[in-house]
Amino acid sequence: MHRYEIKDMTCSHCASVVERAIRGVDPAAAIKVDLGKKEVSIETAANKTTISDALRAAGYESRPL
Ligand SMILES: [Cu+2]
Repeated sequence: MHRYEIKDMTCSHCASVVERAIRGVDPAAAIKVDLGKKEVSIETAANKTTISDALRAAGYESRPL
């Protein structure tokens, strides 16, 4: 499982953009967003670079936890 902090993820719209970006690289990913903590947990076969690149392309910087 990967966990990331995404500081700019502040509302449910951000969360949906983040989820869409992750599903763009792994449609089978299991994604849990915690808006309060600004964290996302992902069960995915994709590697961390792929995920963080997809998040950056969607406008969100992520920090692995
Ligand atoms: Cu937002």
